Amino acid sequence: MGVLNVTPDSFSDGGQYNDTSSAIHRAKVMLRQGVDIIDVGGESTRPGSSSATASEELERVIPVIKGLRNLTDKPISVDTSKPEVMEQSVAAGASIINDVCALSADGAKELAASLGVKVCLMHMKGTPRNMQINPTYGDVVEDIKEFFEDKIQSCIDAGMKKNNIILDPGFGFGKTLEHNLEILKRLSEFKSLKLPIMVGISRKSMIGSLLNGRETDGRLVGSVAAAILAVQNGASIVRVHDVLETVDALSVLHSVN
Ligand code: 8Y4
Repeated sequence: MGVLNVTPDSFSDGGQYNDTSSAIHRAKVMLRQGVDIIDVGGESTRPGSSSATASEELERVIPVIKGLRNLTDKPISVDTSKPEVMEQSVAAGASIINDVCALSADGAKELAASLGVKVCLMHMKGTPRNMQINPTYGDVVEDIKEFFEDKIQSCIDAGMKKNNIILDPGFGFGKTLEHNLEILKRLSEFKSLKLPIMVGISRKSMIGSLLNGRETDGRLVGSVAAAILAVQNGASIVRVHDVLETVDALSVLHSVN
């Protein structure tokens, strides 16, 4: 899955792709590089960030989703937590909802059920504003598994099909470096839930920390290494900024497996 940020404060691309045509251009590059899914996001979900309004998000993502739909048959996912944005994005051609709040907004589960699309349920402890303030767990993997079990049940109760659910442990969302490493090491334990596992590690501070505080532009090799580890440990989808490099690395991995 390739990250397509359509936010004016985009952290990793310096706001270079914050209009529709540059976002489409960026998507064309990712398609040439072998991306399987394009994740379109109009709200910054980084620690401490403020949120966009629904109309701001719609203004950013809808033209991009419509443009992509005319360009490719590859699945388009929308990175949002707002039901209004989910609904209009699916109408515009998105077939996956990637919600870092795991459909916790009012009516989101019922809406996703009625839309009949796939949903990525991501674990987050706390909110984007407070999640990195001293997060604690009993056993981080067991706690996240319990969160998934509860969420899966409430989604099924709201009318969703179990096989439309994708699970994501949410690297960096209310986790210390030690928690993130433990999750990566034990990722295969989530396979017992019998649903596809997705991860987003690309360029995150976890990689920076492991590389002595390296800035985002120097995290490529570390991010690709983490992607390989995640897939080897059971991930079916990796959300990445660097498509060509990740596809190459995973091609080598898959040649051996
Ligand atoms: C540098 C680059 C530093 C990126 C931080 C970041 C995930 C996600 C995000 C994830 C799923 C991010 C929307 C945070 N992370 N969706 N979204 N899983 N499913 N930070 O891990 O990329 S945004």
